[in-house]
Amino acid sequence: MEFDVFTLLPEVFPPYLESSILQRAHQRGLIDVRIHNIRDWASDRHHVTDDVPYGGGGGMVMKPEPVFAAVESVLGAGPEACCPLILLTPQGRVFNQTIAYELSRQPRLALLCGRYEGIDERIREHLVTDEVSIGDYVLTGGELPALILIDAVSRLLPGVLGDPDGAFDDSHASGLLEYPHYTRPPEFRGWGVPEILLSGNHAQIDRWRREQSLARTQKRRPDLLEKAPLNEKDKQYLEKLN
Ligand code: 6GU
Repeated sequence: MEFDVFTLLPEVFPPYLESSILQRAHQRGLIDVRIHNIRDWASDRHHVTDDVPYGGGGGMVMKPEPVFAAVESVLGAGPEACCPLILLTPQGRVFNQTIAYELSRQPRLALLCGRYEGIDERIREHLVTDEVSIGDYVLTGGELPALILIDAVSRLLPGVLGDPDGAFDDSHASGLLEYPHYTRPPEFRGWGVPEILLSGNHAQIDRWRREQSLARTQKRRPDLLEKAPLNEKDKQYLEKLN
């Protein structure tokens, strides 16, 4: 999958992209993330990319010309022709695992990172095709959200995670939180591991894990239970908990 990222802070991307799983995914040819510095497309002598807002008020606004020039030179004129162009902004639809799956079906995605207090509305109206937020809090820019989106989408691509089951058991993949994990030693500082996990009975282990997921989700994120696909056995177990 190909990503084109448009940003005023290109230097923040490589350290994360060149670590661990995403680096391996790149080496295997599964993802290619290209970072484009919007400032390179500012045509004036000082490469200015922001300006004061019309109507006054505080803060600076990202100018339209360098952003349109950058995006059109990399994607071609008219983003529909190429791929979605997603603006990372706290005003976007809130990112979640369903959106990550949806985006992972695209062969190519372009991401525009907002900076300053805002971006000229004409960028939103005439260039961007989608707007995504990563939650209800405010960051200084869209760079961390872009990395989060790239990470969440990339790990869903076939071959990116080593495990063939990949992302199947993840928290949120089933609409529930994940069950608790244990590894060796069987006793640590006097704290044991649930007997069932040492039993080798896989049907019982699967049932235990499912129940742990259900109980945990009910306790911590009851909002998720309302939308999660539950079977009769799940519902009976939850009844019993109440
Ligand atoms: Cl996508 N951008 C910024 N600046 N702040 C955010 C955000 C995005 N998502 C949550 N907060």
